[in-house]
Amino acid sequence: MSSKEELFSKIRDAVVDGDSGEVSVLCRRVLEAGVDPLEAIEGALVAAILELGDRWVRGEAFIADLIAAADAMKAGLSILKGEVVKRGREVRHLGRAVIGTVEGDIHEIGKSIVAILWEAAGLEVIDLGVDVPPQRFVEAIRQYNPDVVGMSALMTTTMLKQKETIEAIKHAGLRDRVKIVVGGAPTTEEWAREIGADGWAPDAISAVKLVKRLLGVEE
Ligand code: B1M
Repeated sequence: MSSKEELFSKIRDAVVDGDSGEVSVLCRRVLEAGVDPLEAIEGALVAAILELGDRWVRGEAFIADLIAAADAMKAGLSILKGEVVKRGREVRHLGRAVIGTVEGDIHEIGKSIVAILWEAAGLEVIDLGVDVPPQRFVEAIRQYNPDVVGMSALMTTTMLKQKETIEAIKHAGLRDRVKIVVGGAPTTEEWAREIGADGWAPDAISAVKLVKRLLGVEE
């Protein structure tokens, strides 16, 4: 096994064990070794949480394990983030984005990865966090005047909140001021069209391409 694969395998184990300290140490090693931090996010951090999620579905892990693993993953993300942004940083300022996970939903990892990559692509990103009510998105549009609003939803129940939030934005008379992008595992392009979003992306890298297209920026 190459040292990169060994490192990724150790990170996966440490995430699954919920060992934030070890994940932090190993992620620093990723940076020292000059390994692509995005590759580490996908091949180690995300891979580990999905593996643990599968174990949980099979009844081989508990919610508490998932929570600890997600915290360990966040510790790793915070270390890798700076380098992802540095490597991806484009000279031009693309615009401003507000992003959040919709009300009733506390899944934050996918949303945070999209936020990091948007920042790396040159957007100023205001992250509203998780469990964000429709009215908070409306207030954030008034407060920050963003070009893009991003909404993440990880559950079939909470994806309905994306629709509700778009309706609240329309009701507030702000719909024409922003491009709205939705995403998250249960969502689809068809869903995005149905609820009147401007775009949908299946993953964080596509979310960058989408925003560039919506803002009329050439790749
Ligand atoms: Co939860 N959970 N969870 N969970 N959890 C899922 C989502 C689930 C699919 C697991 C399962 O049953 N197989 C299921 C939802 C079922 C459904 O509705 N269809 C589920 C459930 C049921 C629940 C609870 C209800 C469990 C319970 O309490 N009984 C509960 C809900 C709590 C709530 O939100 N109110 C719950 C809780 C949790 C934890 C807290 C333990 C933890 C989250 C911790 C945290 O985030 N801090 C957790 C986790 C970790 C998961 C799984 C295992 C992994 C999610 C994840 O982080 N994926 C998940 C199973 C799975 O997804 N296989 C599951 C990695 C991440 C990088 O991917 O978020 O999909 P993802 O993001 C991707 C793309 O979707 C896209 O780009 C990202 C990067 O490429 N994307 C966007 C995401 N947002 C985007 C926005 C965009 C564009 C693209 O534009 C704005």
